[in-house]
Amino acid sequence: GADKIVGGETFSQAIPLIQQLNHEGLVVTVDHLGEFVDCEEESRDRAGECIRCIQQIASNQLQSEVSLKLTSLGLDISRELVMENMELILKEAQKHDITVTIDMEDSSRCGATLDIYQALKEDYPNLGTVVQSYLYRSDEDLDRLNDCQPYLRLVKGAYKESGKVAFPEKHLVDDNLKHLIKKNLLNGNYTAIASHDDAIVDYTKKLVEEHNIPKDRFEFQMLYGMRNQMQKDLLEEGYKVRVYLPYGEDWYGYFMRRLAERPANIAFALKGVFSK
Ligand code: FMN
Repeated sequence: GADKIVGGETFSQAIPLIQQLNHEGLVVTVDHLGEFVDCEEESRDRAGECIRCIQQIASNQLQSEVSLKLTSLGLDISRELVMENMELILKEAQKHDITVTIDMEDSSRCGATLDIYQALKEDYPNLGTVVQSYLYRSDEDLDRLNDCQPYLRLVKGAYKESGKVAFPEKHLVDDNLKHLIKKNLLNGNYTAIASHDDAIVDYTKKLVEEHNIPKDRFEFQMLYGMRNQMQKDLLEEGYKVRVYLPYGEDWYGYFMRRLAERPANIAFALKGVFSK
């Protein structure tokens, strides 16, 4: 059932799994599912949940970061609210030296998300965000973000976007992801390469070798349960690999988004659900 696709309904339920993944050499980022919160009280509840999650990561000495979505913390309500919620979360994270990454949502929220990222990054260095290679704007975003020495997760992008803002052709999205990976690494910024695509992983391996970029300057990220053999191989080759582990009751939206992405994804995801 649903509990296999995600880490569990509550963070406590996900702890043994995270311990097991850490034991295998994988580091983790957990994401409490749920987005598009449209009431203030609910956004404050979400922030409280994030804070408890950070406290449990610390008290259980888990090797895990936290990923979150600004829409679940009030982005669509007011900037003040989302800043207030984020500052509470980031203060707790800073106390325990835990990194928080702001997931990137659809293109209509990209500008606001990056503005908030830059504003918070000054006071909270352990803060990352995501840049999506399907957006035309991303190359310039990388230039603009470079001043704050960003911790960036680079991805292709998961939302349905129009040709006005995003490359319609897959090969252009792939080429742009390679371009962004190279640019961010050569800018000297820590980079998470989040892709299950062999071509992207191979490109990164060649690039870092060619430019002598040490293995502690980047990491590979994949969804929990996908490309398990590739994860193992990368670990054996000495690379850092982080798995993205969703938990929470709102797994349905998560599942449907994966389904919308590409058939191969769902094939992997289904394997993770049914064949273990
Ligand atoms: N897509 C987004 O639009 N925003 C995100 O914040 C985001 N985070 C991701 C984190 C991880 C660890 C992974 C593996 C993917 C993430 N994605 C995100 C999804 C990618 O954009 C992409 O849709 C998916 O990985 C399929 O492409 P692939 O063949 O390169 O793996």
